[in-house]
Amino acid sequence: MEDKKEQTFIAIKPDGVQRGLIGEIIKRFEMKGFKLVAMKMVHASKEHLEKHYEDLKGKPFFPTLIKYMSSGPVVAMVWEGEGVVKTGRVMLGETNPANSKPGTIRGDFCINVSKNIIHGSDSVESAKKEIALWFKDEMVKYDSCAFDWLYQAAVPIPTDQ
Ligand code: IDP
Ligand code: MG
Repeated sequence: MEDKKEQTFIAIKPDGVQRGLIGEIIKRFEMKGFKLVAMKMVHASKEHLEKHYEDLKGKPFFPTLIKYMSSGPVVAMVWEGEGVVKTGRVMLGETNPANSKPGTIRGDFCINVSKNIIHGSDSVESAKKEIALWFKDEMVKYDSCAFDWLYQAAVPIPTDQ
């Protein structure tokens, strides 16, 4: 069975914040039906970002990436819902905005791979690691009133029609 409590780490990068796209990005995840369970604005240190991107340490663009990500505040969030890691990546688009379809966040709002406005975890495993790195005891527990309307048949389907 699918995990309705699956979580992903989403971050609006410094260019997304500066370009006034916070509301638009949050709106897309909200309207899809995913549940926001943590959010904060943070100007992350280089050391923190080096940990976040440790898998990319050997890449030629690594120093530029760390400089970009530490150039201003980001909006860090945790979103929850069935298949949120994979669906979140689909909603983001490809790493390179030039390859991202219209209708995706990167496809609609940015042009260049070095300024691609948003981060999203690429697997359930990396989501767990990233959430632990960015949020300590800051996760909020609450029930969403939309849960049954998203996941269950709220009204039984009549059999006599
Ligand atoms: P992802 O963000 O789609 O998961 P990754 O390959 O994990 O893509 O790369 C992390 C980030 O590094 C990208 O979102 C982008 O900001 C930056 N990046 C990736 N490839 C390049 C590149 O070729 N030039 C400059 N920046 C890059
Ligand atoms: Mg990645």
